[in-house]
Amino acid sequence: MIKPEIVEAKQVGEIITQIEQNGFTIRALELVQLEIEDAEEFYAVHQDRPFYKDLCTYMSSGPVVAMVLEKDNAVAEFRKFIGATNPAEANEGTIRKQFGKSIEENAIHGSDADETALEEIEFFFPGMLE
Ligand code: RTP
Ligand code: MG
Repeated sequence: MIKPEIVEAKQVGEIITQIEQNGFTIRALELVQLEIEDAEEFYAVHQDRPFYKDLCTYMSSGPVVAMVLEKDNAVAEFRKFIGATNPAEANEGTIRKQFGKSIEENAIHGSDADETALEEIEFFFPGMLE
């Protein structure tokens, strides 16, 4: 998921170009405006963390680009490609290093496990996996 500040900055195309150049195949793509309740559901795993409220406000502040991407070992490969949560700690060349502004406004989200990827695909593209 490409996060709101990137849509606002018109950098979606640059990021999608890098996603494709790094061997990921786009299987689904949609521009989505999350309501705060949607963001709360999507990030429910973080509901007890101090940054949860800010995170949900931020993630519903403008449209995001949701994508289903395919590659061998996609979850791990994508997390390597996007870099560490905090852009300041992300490796050179990663998406978060190039485009992230802060630990919160870090440009992009990647599923953290195959199981969560399935849940997140169902969240954005209900019925796609049936
Ligand atoms: P994501 O879920 O978005 O792919 O990011 P992640 O696994 O690398 O990081 P996670 O721990 O799941 O955190 C989710 C998102 O919450 C924001 N965050 N803010 N202020 C803070 O300390 C803080 N920590 C995390 C970031 O937008 C992060 O991507
Ligand atoms: Mg996460």
